[in-house]
Amino acid sequence: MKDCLFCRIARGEIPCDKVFENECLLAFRDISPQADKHVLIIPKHHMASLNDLSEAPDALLAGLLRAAQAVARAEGIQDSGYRLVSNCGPDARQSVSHLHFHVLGGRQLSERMV
Ligand code: DGP
Repeated sequence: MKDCLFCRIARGEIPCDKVFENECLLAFRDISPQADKHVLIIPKHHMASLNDLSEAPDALLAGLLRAAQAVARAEGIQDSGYRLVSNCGPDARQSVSHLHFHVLGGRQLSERMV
């Protein structure tokens, strides 16, 4: 998608603080961190949200989850704990329409999910 913000980051047209990358995925620090560690993981291929997962290969889905664990380990929060979040749609306040997972940790997170 030509004008999608995260597609542009994935193509290297907009700089990011990269944490991890492979052929299919990119992980980079959130521009507006909500925790001491806040990393976004995106598929490089555009899909708007979790609602598009039925079109995605199983290997990509597994890769996204494995990348979250690898990021947590690399960020040193594997044992202290972390949260994996994907906002989907307006009620969840998804602000960028390119599927992404937030990896959040490095401090005790709120007890409440919402
Ligand atoms: P969400 O609200 O779940 O759609 O999260 C989108 C996140 O993307 C939000 O936490 C801020 C982050 N973000 C928005 N624009 C940029 C950007 O240009 N660079 C980076 N690194 N993060 C961004």
